[in-house]
Amino acid sequence: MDEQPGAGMGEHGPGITDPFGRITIRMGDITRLETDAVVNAANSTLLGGGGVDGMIHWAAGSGLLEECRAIGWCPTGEARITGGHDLPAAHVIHTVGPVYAVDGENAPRLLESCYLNSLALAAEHGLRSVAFPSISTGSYGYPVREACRIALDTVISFLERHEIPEKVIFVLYSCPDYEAYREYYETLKAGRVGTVGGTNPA
Ligand code: AR6
Repeated sequence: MDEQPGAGMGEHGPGITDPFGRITIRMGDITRLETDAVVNAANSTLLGGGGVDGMIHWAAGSGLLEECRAIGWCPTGEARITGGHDLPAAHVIHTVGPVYAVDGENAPRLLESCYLNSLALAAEHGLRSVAFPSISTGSYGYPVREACRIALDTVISFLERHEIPEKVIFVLYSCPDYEAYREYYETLKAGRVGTVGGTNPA
């Protein structure tokens, strides 16, 4: 997958480089990344849980739990930022994805909000590199092929309009998830057609 930020900017406006060149898709454990921020697929309590949330809290240590406790409740679709504590990443952006079976027809909009609000926080704090897991596609049951479309459409659309973050990394924990993201990324790159907000400008 592309590792280098895209060169050239003509079609995206001053200072904004090709969003496809700013996205990396890889397999791995997000707790090991030395990015400016890693995104956590949290629950509304922000007090930790299983999956990637449990791993982030375990790797970050008790300082993260204390900071999360002070923040309190985070509604579905919103995001909150903390320090990275013992993680290699400088910050954690906690976002609460929809529960596929419960949120029903609101699930796509809420998942889109998770990505948008996380990216907005990153931009607000000047964070240049942000790593996302596949939000909601574990315990929360969102089918990965549907979720990856929302993830990629939303991130690409944001990067088309913002210089920061410079780089977004999707970190997938299984081969099928990696393949789903990669396949949709390649389809978008070839056709430049999106599903969020209609057609992405070429
Ligand atoms: N690095 C990257 N991805 C990971 C990692 C990791 N270390 N560990 C798991 N994944 P989930 P959700 C993947 O269940 O569906 C928690 O209990 C995993 O394979 O972590 O949003 C929270 O407290 C899957 O593809 O998050 C909430 O209660 C993806 O991360 C609830 O689960 C998301 O799976 C949130 O559920």
